[in-house]
Amino acid sequence: MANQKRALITGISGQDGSYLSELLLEKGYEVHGIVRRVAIEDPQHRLSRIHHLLGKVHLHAASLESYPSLMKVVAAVQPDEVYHLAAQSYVSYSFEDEFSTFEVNVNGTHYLLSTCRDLAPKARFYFAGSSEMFGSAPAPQNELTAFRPRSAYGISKVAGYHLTRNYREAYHLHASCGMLYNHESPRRGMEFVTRKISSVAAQIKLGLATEIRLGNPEAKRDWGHAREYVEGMWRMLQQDEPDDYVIATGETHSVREFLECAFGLLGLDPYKYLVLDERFLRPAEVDVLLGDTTKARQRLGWSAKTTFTELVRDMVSSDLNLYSRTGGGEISAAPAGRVLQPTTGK
Ligand code: G4F
Repeated sequence: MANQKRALITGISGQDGSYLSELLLEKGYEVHGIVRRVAIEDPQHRLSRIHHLLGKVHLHAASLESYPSLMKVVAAVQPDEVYHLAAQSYVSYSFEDEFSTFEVNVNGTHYLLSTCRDLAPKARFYFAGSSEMFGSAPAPQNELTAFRPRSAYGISKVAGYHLTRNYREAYHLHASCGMLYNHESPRRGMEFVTRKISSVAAQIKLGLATEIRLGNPEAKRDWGHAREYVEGMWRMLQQDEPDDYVIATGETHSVREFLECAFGLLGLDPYKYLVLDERFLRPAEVDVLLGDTTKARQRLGWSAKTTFTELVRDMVSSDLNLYSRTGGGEISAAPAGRVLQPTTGK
């Protein structure tokens, strides 16, 4: 196709990368994605979220730690739009290893921006910022709220945000930052609290688990559906001018509420199974995240549609199906009480 747009996605194999690929393919884009070499060699396990898209998207082996590998891909693809989603995205793990978090999230973002400036200066660039940048800032937070990050992860995303802005101002890149609040789905990794709850609730219902271990149940998050949030990313890159946007639902709920809703949908009393486990507490917690999406609504015409209960229902029913089919045998779910290793991409 003569005018077909070409998009390059880092983190294409993650939750957001998979939904974004679907959206861009629907819109007629040629979709390219960066994955690690090991993923190409083991697609069954490492590319499960984009299995259905293999053959439709073009995959390239590269890593955010390797500047030359990124240069090779950007030079070959010559993208019109770059969506930089890959990251060490697990907040808890960033307390265990600040160094690899900064290496991937700060240097990796810097390498990619520098590569785009030198090899694809007309490409529009999206940086996956995060509500973790706001940390302990009072709620609700918007684009003008001062950042008060509470983890190495949050700090790394603040650095990525400033890098993105600086490339916009200094080198005139069309570079935008989405400050996305927590966004979940049945494709969410097991290490995040929502999927941990939906998957363990389903397992308890089916007699495959007997307890759920959680850290702080009082933390409040603004949880939306990931499928809708990738539309916000795309809309940012369709604007004449690059800018920064909060993407959220404008509602906040505690982990406890998520737990009660998920178990309630299955007719279970969560308090018969809940074990509070201090191994899941963080050295510094972000207590309340709540986004003010006025700017995204007015400028992008974007707003969240899926309600909290609909989101929980989608995740719980998907996990119930999954565990009913497999009996848990083929699923590498988070065993209660074990801290999982990090993944890249959400
Ligand atoms: O699900 P979480 O691990 O997500 P968190 O830390 O809010 O980060 C996610 O959202 C960010 C956007 O705000 C992204 F940037 C980031 O990459 C990631 O996608 O934890 C949510 C809350 C926390 O307050 C945590 O302390 O749940 C609390 N929690 C309580 N028990 C737990 C647990 N979190 C996890 N992962 N596991 C628990 O057992």
